[in-house]
Amino acid sequence: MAITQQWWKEAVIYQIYPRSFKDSNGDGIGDLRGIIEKLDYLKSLGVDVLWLSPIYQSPNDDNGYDISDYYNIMTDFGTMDDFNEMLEGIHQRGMKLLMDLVVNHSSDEHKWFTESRKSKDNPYRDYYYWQPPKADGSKPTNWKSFFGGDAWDYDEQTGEYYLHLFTKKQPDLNWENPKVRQEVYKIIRYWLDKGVDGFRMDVIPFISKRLPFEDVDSNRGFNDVVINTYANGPRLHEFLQEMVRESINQYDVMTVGEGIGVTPQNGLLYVGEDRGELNMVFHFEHMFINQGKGGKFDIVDFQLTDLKQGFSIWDEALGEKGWVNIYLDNHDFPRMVSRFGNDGKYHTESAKLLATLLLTLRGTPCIYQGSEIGMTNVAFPSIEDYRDVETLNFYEEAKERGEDMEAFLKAVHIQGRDNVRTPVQWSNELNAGFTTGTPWIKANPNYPKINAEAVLKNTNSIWHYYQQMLQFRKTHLDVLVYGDYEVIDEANQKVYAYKRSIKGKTMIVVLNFTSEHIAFEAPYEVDELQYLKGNYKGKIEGEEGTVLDLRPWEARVYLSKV
Ligand code: ISL
Ligand code: CA
Repeated sequence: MAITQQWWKEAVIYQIYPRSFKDSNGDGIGDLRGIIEKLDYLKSLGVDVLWLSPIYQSPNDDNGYDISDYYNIMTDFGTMDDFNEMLEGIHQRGMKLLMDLVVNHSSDEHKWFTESRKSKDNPYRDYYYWQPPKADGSKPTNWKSFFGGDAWDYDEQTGEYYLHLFTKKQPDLNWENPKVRQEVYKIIRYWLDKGVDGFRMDVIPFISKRLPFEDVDSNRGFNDVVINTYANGPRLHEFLQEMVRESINQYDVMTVGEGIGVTPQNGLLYVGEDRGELNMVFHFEHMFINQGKGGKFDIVDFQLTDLKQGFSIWDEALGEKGWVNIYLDNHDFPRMVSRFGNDGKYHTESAKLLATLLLTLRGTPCIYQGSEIGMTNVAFPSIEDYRDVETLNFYEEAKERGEDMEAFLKAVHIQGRDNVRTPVQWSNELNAGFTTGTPWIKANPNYPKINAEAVLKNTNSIWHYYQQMLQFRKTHLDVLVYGDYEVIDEANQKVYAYKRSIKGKTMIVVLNFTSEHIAFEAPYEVDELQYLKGNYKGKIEGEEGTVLDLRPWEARVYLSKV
């Protein structure tokens, strides 16, 4: 079977975290009018689709991933008129809009939940998972929440526990209840009728639960629990197919599932083109490579081969039958240049190298806001500067266990989600030009050096490299979107190299992931390779035979002449 052509395979997504993108009215919080201000900026960068993290009404326990009203815009972000204007502005510029659909759980302040908790016979009771205490009075199961503590919370009012895989203000919706499913399809149709172009679906593999609820073996690692207990429940694919049939299918739109718990073994069940479920998933293979058994803040070393493998096993597993999204960071994981590159001496080179990787692998790329200007992780000196509920909850737990809090803060500097949530650095003015007021979270103090104004002025900057690479990708859509992917010298711990090929056209991408000069043995003679693009200026001279003399963090893209 040949790979099918689809607009959403050819598109490049840009993720906006609205709270941190641009504040238009000086209240310190990014908003929709701030996005409107920057639409020309995004258009000139050359991206096709904007994905907005949730913009619905929310008490913001988890920055909008806890929704209290799916039909209205968060007051902090603006009004429905602002939304309409933004959508029109996006479409006028030939771009598309993806909304974030968060329907594994709602906010505990959603009317469904405030009703549900009132009494056991409330009509909304079965919108959520309620369980009585065990005979000995304890919690229904030993499940842990993603953000610390137990996944069950006791509610005095009716003497039962409710399930929340995330914070206790994010109760899990009961998809077994057909009314819940119809509510979700109605929400989807509402936004699609307004003209949005698709959805990114939050923790979608979790919507079907394994019932009755049972304890998990506490010796199992967290990832194992995610895959085999929280995700991939028995009715998952039935639910997804029903959802698509009753909503998505009636529109020409795209869907991306947040594929936490999806594995190369079951991936095709989600994105196989014959399945009628999702267009693609964000897989997590390369996101968890530095996490030990203890989870997020238990940081372990990783090697370049782990990163390669993450992409290779997925490409192999799906082949031409399904599709993935390619990303190196997002609003939940550290800045890619700090994590996979070098945010010191080779900041520019390594940011450009990662852009090359992101835009030449097989899959729909997603650029997280600020990557195009080379934004980095932040190391705030005090826990007071942090805002993320995950970081704050784990901090409290570590403190209670009497851990070394300085070490904990260091782990936060490496792994915390606020690394990617500091304001986008627009200029060297106060607060990085993000707001004229007090920002809800401080700007990264490196903004006088790293900011959009500076990179826009410098034609040799990271920003212009992104712009060129996006254009380059469009020029070579055939091979870069649809071509096969084959790793070269898989075991190499310093260089990530691969071929992309289609119908006799082959591109070779060579990426030096170190701060040293590396002699790389290519599977071609140097004069069989036509140099097309790279992150160093000037001619490459004096290379002979099959050895490429790569400079620190050098990225090259070649066309094979043979
Ligand atoms: O960020 C993580 C843990 O550090 C991830 O494991 C994350 O919890 C997981 O990817 C689910 O993320 C999504 O759902 C969460 C929300 O907080 C995240 O921002 C969102 O991307 C709950 O809605
Ligand atoms: Ca604002």
